[in-house]
Amino acid sequence: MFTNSTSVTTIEAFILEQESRYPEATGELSNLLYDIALAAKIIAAAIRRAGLVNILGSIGQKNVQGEEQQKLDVFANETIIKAVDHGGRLCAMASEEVEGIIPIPENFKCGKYCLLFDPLDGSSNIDVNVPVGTVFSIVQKITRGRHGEMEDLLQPGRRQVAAGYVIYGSSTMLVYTTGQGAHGFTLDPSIGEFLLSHPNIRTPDEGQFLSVNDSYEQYWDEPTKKLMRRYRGLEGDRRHLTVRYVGSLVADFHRNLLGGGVFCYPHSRKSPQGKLRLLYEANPLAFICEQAGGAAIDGKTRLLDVQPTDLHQRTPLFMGSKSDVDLALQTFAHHSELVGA
Ligand code: FDP
Repeated sequence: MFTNSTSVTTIEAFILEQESRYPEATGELSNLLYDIALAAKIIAAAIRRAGLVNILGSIGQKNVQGEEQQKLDVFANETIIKAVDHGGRLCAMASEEVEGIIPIPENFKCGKYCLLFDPLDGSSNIDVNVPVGTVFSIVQKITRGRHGEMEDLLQPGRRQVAAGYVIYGSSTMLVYTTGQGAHGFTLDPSIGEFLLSHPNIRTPDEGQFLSVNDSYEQYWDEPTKKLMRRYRGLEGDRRHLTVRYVGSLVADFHRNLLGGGVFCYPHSRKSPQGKLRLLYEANPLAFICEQAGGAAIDGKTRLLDVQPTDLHQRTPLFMGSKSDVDLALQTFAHHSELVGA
């Protein structure tokens, strides 16, 4: 129904249409998603100006209007918090930028959802004009009190009720799921609206791309090295994958989601638990990946089944096209000595 040359669907209309399929829906989740989309537009506008920083004043200096320039990741963090904290939909938040729980201020109503997010992933790439992203995950509160507690935030990924990411690239795109497929929206900057551009994204069963930082090969265990040889067609009888690694998670994930491929950030002697964060990087992307027909594991276990124990815990990650992730599962199944497992 949504895309043909004569119809344009805004993200608001799409969210509303999805909500109408559930008569019991209160609209709270929809409103929360709008608020996140608004924050994404504000962050996108700031990122577009980032290249002008040398002209307009660098971080920590005053800009031409006499305002203090903020670091973009701090700005993104505050923008998201301000966009969502007062709507009465959330009871707690967690961010990559903040050590503990971010509470809802006392003067605002608390709701039934918790938001976990990475406000600006790959922010070191901004200086060199490489795409960066925002990643978010929403779970429902399980404790009884008014405010959300750590237990509410530490839920396995399969309990996510919604998740998404925004990629600030040559265009800004927001991709999200509420468990009814993964849908992508492109920001039309001339009207300031996210328009449905990629309904019901399906990732190919067999990928084209391998995304891994192989400068860490010296720290990998034998099964990981074997897996990479298999992906490259140096061992076994599979066709080889082509290597693409931006080093900006959302950019690597987004390319592989659309084109097919596997993103790997393995455990290693250097990073026994991998590098990426389970709750606000790996889980939301894993939810989207599964909704698009792909898979995500930590080496041995479906990622969405991992029980978190810490807000900022890291996880090894193998995520993308199903047959490529299956190969990782098979390769590691025969080895009990995974570093970090
Ligand atoms: P960054 O350190 O630049 O913020 O989550 C952090 C992240 O980037 C991901 O975006 C990226 O996929 C990964 O780290 C890159 O890590 P390596 O440099 O170790 O490959």
